[in-house]
Amino acid sequence: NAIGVFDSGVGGLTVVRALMERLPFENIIYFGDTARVPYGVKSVETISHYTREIAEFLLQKEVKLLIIACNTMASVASQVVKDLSPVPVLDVIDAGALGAIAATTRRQVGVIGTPTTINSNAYARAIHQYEPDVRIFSQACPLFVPLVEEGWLDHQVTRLTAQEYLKPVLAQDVDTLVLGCTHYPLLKPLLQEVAGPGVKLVDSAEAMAEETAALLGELKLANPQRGRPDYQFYVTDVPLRFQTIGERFLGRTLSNVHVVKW
Ligand code: DGN
Repeated sequence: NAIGVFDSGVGGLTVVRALMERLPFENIIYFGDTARVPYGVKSVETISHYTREIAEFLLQKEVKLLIIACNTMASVASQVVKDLSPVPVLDVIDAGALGAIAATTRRQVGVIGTPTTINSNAYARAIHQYEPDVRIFSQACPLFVPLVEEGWLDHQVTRLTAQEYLKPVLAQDVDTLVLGCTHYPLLKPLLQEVAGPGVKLVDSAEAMAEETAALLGELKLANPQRGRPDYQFYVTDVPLRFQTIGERFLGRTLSNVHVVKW
């Protein structure tokens, strides 16, 4: 059986990429709701409703594990998925929170994400659930998503934007910075440069791949076959530049794309 991964659009492909690298024998089914993205501006009721539909779609494909790869869905609707799923559910926020706790040395953690993710305070809640005395400084970075989709990964505009966004967080002397959005792993080199060598970046996609590997081992759910895995991608629309942007996130050719009409 495959691992089911879902996101509001193409961003979750950074999580798929990390899973492919960390777990090269696992089959993966990805669902990206490209027709209804962005979720970040929608109500909790609507996001919960969409999240339920996607989870049910993937469960029909008999996935062995569900991964909520979207920070926005994870921040407001992860309980919805946990309540309906007969298989284990992991989400990027929990993974990122655990990654931050493992990385921090002085318990001063910065979190960046979309406005919905930051406003939901989900990272702070997740981190404090494990370590109540970690100090958290968060910053919404709404311009990063379009800059990444534009492909400006090493561009002066992006560098200036990052300097501006990170200024207040860096002024708090954080030792760790959580990249709390599916798009941000692509900005890692630039963000590391802006944050400086003293700040550890936690890539929630990599943290998720680690957590998934640990869970598959623990539950003895790893694919016993050592062959070439099967990857299938379901989307609700094929928007302009989908292939180019998708491949940038995935880091390889994107094939087996199916369009689901709801
Ligand atoms: N996938 C979303 C996230 O991780 O927050 C970013 C894309 C969006 O919905 N704006």
